[in-house]
Amino acid sequence: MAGLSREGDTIAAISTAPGKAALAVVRLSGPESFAVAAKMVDGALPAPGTFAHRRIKDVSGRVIDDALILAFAAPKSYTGEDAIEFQCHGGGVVPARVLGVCIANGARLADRGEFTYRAVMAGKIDLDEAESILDLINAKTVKAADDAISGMGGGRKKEALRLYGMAIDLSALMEHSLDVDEDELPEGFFAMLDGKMLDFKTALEAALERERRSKILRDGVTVVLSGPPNSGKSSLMNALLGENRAIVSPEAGTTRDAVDAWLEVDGFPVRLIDTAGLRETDSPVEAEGVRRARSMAESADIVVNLGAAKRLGNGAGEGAKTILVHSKCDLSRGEGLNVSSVTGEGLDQLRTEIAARIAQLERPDDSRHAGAYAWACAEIERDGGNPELVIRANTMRRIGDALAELVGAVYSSDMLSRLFSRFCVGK
Ligand SMILES: Nc1nc2c(ncn2[C@@H]2O[C@H](COP(=O)(O)OP(=O)(O)OP(=O)(O)O)[C@@H](O)[C@H]2O)c(=O)[nH]1
Ligand SMILES: [Mg+2]
Repeated sequence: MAGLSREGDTIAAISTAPGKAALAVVRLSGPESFAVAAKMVDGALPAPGTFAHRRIKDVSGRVIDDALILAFAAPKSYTGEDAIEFQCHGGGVVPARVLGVCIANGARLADRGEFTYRAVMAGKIDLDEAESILDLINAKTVKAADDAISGMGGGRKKEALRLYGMAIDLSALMEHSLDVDEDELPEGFFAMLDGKMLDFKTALEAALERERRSKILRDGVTVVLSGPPNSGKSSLMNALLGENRAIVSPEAGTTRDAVDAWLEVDGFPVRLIDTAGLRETDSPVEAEGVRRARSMAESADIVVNLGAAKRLGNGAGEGAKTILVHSKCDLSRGEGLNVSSVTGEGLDQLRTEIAARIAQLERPDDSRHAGAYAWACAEIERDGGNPELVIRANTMRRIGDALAELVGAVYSSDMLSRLFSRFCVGK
């Protein structure tokens, strides 16, 4: 990430993907953006907040493209700095040339994520939003993109704020009941407290579940097709993908290298991996394929096993993550989910079964949010029902602190104002 000494630099980068394309975007951001761009265009720069068509020149004055130029004056830009965007022609040459001229005129090549880093530093977006933008760009399915958009719209933050609100309400109630005599408390006070505590825990668990789903939507899931040679793994891969991805042949031992492709199941990105058929073999090449197949099945989230478990050995056939499939069910039927890559029978059930396994996947989530929620759930499980109200109040205060940190609130003043406004303590 950008070092502090480099933050005043004017940076440039191609913001669109490389390759043959009608258009590409080259961005400039930083105090010298206008000065750099002025040296590159034929005619005047557009006024801030507007755009104009201009010819782009290299340092020798030669015209290298005809581009649309968008000008943004600080703080009204993505980064909060002066910025210029060139919408130039795409392809392998023009964007690189435009970028080269930016650099030749005094800009520096941007680091990874540096535009967004600057947007965060300028307070244009917060860290949650920056994370969500990254998730949106990386989204492999529509569902994953929708999830990221909701994060950008502050969905995740709103949820954290709501939980924080619940925590300090609870905390305030407990502190209050510690401050007054028990007979001053309204009837049913403790039942009400228990009810609110339960609501809070339920909400925390729901938030944790959403974090887990988001994580899986971001990362995707690996599904390995495993089984003896000729059991129809490669055929099943092709049938699930709806395209001829892997080589299929009646010869046993066709697949050696693992073949993978992305597939969408219930909106989740699934990396489907076809592997070599498991068997003892004298061929060193095939043996290496078998070794890789086993290790992939081991590290997979879900294994689709096309052979009876007993035939596989090494535990590859068993376990909660395994879906047992009886392939080629157009020829004969058997144990497990009956599937035929020829007739298509059972394919939908297999997708449903994969989706069901995804719903149960344990996926350690290292996000700040998931960490805080999981910790809070554990705290409540330990002390939430403690008969000593002081201990419960303490626990709630610590949870409130942790959630405050998550939402960036200042706990003490927030806590106090809530407490006072709610109870009109004023005595
Ligand atoms: N009738 C029928 N034949 C199938 C089906 N699936 C695969 N086959 C045939 O079974 C043979 C082996 O299929 P593959 O998909 O190559 O099997 P594999 O498990 O990938 O085999 P290896 O790569 O050698 O481990 C081919 O001749 C396929 O046409 C099916 O559902 N029904
Ligand atoms: Mg194969």
